[in-house]
Amino acid sequence: MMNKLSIKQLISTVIISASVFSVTSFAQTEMAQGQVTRIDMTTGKVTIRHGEIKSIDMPPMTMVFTATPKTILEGLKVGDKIDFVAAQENDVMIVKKVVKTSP
Ligand SMILES: [Cu+2]
Repeated sequence: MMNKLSIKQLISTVIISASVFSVTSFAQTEMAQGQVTRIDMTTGKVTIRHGEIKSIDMPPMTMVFTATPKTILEGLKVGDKIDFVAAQENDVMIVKKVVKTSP
């Protein structure tokens, strides 16, 4: 049977593991900055002029991303400045989160 001390140790171990995990997931979902230059709601493709994306080791450029899901493009328009999360999925560059930073 566990005494109070070992329960306390177990809880601190869980807390430490949880914070290490959240630091890792933060690194993987690092937001990149960009500006929307084209949107196709039908195909879910969005062209973004983006700055450096450290999470996927990409220099600044203008390129097409596939929005996953494409509903994240709702409310966006050409010219909007955004923070976004990019990822590579089966050789396709996807954007999985978009936050508008200017109207
Ligand atoms: Cu790029």
